[in-house]
Amino acid sequence: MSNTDKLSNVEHIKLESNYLRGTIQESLADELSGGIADDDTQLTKFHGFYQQDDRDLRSERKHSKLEPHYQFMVRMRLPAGTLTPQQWRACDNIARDHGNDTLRITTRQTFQFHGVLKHHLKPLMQELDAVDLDAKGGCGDDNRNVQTNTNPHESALHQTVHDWSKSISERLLWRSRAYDELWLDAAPSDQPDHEPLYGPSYLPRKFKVAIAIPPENDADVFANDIGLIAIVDDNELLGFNVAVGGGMGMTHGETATYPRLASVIGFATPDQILDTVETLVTIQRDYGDRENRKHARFKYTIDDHGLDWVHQQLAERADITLGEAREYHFDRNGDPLGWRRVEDADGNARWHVTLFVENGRIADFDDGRRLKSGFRQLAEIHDGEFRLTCNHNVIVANIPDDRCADIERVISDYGMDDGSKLSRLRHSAMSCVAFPTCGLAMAESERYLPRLIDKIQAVQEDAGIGDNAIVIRMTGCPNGCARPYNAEIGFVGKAIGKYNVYLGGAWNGERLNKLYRENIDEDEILAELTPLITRYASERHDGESFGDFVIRTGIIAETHAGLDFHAQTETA
Ligand code: SRM
Ligand code: SF4
Repeated sequence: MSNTDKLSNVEHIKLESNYLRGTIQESLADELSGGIADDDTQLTKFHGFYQQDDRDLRSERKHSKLEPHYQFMVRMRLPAGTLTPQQWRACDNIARDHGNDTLRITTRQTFQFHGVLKHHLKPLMQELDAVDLDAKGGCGDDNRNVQTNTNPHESALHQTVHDWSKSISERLLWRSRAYDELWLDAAPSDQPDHEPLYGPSYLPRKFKVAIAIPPENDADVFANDIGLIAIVDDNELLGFNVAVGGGMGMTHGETATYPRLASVIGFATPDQILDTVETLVTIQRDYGDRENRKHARFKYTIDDHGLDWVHQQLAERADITLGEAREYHFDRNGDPLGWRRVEDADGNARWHVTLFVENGRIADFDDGRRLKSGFRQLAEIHDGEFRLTCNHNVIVANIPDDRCADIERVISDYGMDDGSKLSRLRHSAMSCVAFPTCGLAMAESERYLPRLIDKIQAVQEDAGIGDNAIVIRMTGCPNGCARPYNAEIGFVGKAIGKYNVYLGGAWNGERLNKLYRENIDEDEILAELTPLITRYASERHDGESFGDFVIRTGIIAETHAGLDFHAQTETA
């Protein structure tokens, strides 16, 4: 535990914030600036938003001696990523009226609104509240959006697991009244505020929980601080294997930082699960590093103390003894696109269609893909629900037989892709946001990956495997927002136009990749990948994925433990 003198600056800001109020009210009222006070920028994350500036305009504005073009990104809390059509329409309106008229699905299954100006923040929050949505804990040193498997074809079980993700999200939600007071005009209370779980300084760092139902790992459970793997027998949920200490973020050149896949430590029954999750959070609350934010994630606490210590803590704090982990098997971490028919217990047919949204950006594009209008239209005529996936896609779920033709017509009229239009390579790729909004981006990602995929697809076609899918993920910096370190090919930005290339992640998210080439541009990327893909096309075993191939043939060393991620190994 930390000595107060050495606490990081953010710890002091939290402690002195009166439970996340700080001077946010004053910052909002300040008409001289489009931004908010520096300390408040740390606190507003807990309320779901980040101060950003348009990086495309940064130097021009500086040159004109103007303050940066401040704007905000608001991230909703949406456990399990499910929206009603009414909620979709509200989000669509919010993006139009308060943001940049796009919706951005995130890799954690929720929406972000970009380009929100300061005076739009409060109306935005109120419009979310009007449809039972919020942004509480969207960001900040607290629990983030709880992700889960979105596959609706096992719907009874899916519903149960969905309910668990909501319960976990509720249990780990911060309780200060600051959100209601600042955004929803709740009257301040005479009673002092408090945080029963988190205390006045919340967690040392962000915290993430995900649930997956094998054989699908679309929630990428191992990239989370806590990953829960549903153990099912005859469609009945027996409980969850519990995995701890996953996380992707690292810093270039600092080997003390590394991505880590969560370690499975045991099995919890349904009646143990909430207490187990909460107790794990308290362990991190009390032992996470509050001096060095680069060493503050649960993964480092765990590597510093060991897994036996975690078991000991669970027993001491809450008398929890986990059972032996049960067997499970994951097939993939991507989304199967297209239509599926499911019969419910009464024999009624329902349909679900998964639509591809390239890098999660829902907009009306010049090339004929009118996704924003198309989804809006779907939200007008559909009375089931929408499920955002952890891979940036959308499932239009629970469509009765007699509505399929109408939905299909919208998909076609608005140039949407149900998996039948674009290549499998593109469908399996994912990028983070990066420029122009992300303040940490070192290279392009969302705006660039589609063009790189065109070129890699051409290489695949030349090699005679145009129909092949490889999990490719790109981020504009090493923070890992599109989970690049368990992709088969990961591109991680180093500088404008330059990327590190990582190879060897598993198709199902269960293995880390490893650095293959450093700081290379597009020509060099293609020069490196072309012979590898050509060789893969001719030498791969039946059904062998690219990630498995590069390991089997010794091109890259197999890596599972985060502590081995930076280990240098001789490769071909
Ligand atoms: Fe992330 C920070 C976007 C998922 C690891 N992430 C950021 C910020 C807020 C930049 C900042 O701090 O100023 C980015 C805002 C960009 C923008 O303009 O919108 C950002 N992260 C995203 C999203 C939108 C990427 C996307 O393409 O969808 C994802 C939002 C998820 C959500 O709904 O909550 C997103 N971020 C992730 C993930 C993936 C995941 O959670 O499954 C990771 C890796 C897993 C993990 O947490 O380790 C991730 N983001 C980070 C980190 C590195 C954390 C670390 O431990 O080092 C940062 C930087 C930080 O926290 O200091 C970061
Ligand atoms: Fe920004 Fe880096 Fe996250 Fe991409 S990976 S959104 S560049 S913080």
